[in-house]
Amino acid sequence: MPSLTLTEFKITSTGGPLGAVVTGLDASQPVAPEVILQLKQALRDRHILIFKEQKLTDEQLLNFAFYFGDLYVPPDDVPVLASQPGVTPVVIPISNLDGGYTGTGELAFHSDHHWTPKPSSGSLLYALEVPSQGGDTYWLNLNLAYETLDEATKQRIADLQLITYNPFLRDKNAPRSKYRLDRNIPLTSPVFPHPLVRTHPESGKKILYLDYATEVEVVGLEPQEGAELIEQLREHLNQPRFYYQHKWSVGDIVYWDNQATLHYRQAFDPNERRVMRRVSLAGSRPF
Ligand SMILES: O=C(O)CCC(=O)C(=O)O
Ligand SMILES: [Fe+2]
Repeated sequence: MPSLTLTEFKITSTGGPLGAVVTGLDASQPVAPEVILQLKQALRDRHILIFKEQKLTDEQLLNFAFYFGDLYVPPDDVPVLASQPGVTPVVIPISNLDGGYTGTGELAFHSDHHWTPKPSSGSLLYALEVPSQGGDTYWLNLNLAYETLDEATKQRIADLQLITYNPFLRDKNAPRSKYRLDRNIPLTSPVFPHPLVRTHPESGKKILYLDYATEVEVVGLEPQEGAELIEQLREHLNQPRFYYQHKWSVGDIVYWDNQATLHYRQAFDPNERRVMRRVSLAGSRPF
């Protein structure tokens, strides 16, 4: 007999520009087909899903993630977060403890693995320990960012290709740059241009496929012209009306669509502990 204390499965919009909260679902257990389909539909509509009160092992987290796609595996010559020669861990510790990644600093708005030939379709981040303050993560709706551009800008950028340079290959001593202005600096990495305006592979929505701070270059534009365009677009996308701010609770899993959103993380006190586990899912070539 089903327990009366079991809460009902529910998907509720955050009411903000993106995001839906999922309650009454235990991600450590097999999930019913109709529920998976509702989750996929909700992800398409709301771009991120916030699952509350979860408790799972790495294996259970992976099994849950695989309902939505295959594991993201980077090409051997394209390093990503946590890459080690030849292998990238399957479940990545996002944590400020020894052996973890991303430290305690602020992380600028980005999409995971943007600079690779087939960027990740989505990532799941599961919170095991959270700081008492700071360390919130924000997700930004890149379809809304696109739709709110003026018509002239939409036309101007319609067919442009953008190179996003791999931040894990940049010279750590070189000054940080948000645009590649000097073409004489030799490239240290293979580059993969993607459409600046991409079409979401499931919803068909138009996406402004640009992050906030990684070094980029618009193919075919003079450096100065490209840099000005990108600065204007980045200024436009970085608006609170496009984002949802998430204050983490232990047991939250956030599953976000890397094809439709950017994410940003606030810094937090290095004396506090923040321990999370991340799984990234494979994606397809952007079009
Ligand atoms: O720590 C966070 O909230 C996000 C870190 C991040 O960018 C990621 O896990 O992809
Ligand atoms: Fe990330």
